[in-house]
Amino acid sequence: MKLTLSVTAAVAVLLASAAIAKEATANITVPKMDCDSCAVVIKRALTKTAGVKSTAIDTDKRLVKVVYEDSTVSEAQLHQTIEKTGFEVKPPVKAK
Ligand SMILES: [Cu+2]
Repeated sequence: MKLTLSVTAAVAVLLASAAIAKEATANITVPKMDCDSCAVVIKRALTKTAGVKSTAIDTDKRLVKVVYEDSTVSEAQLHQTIEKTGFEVKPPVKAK
């Protein structure tokens, strides 16, 4: 009985720690990203950023979709990463 309880507790701890490192998705508008070469520059910068899991870019909608580990990197940092490549993001960087 006691053993069963401690196993249950261990599983609960594992589940809790998995929940802390959760994935988040940011949809970032980059108004001046109008062609594939802009997209490549932005995608490359994001891919090199720790915590970024995947990046999808829609140049028609001027939209960058980033899936990231929110315990490693914040959306504001992703905005800054894009801005460092020379593109403004919309809305501007917000402090979190
Ligand atoms: Cu371009």
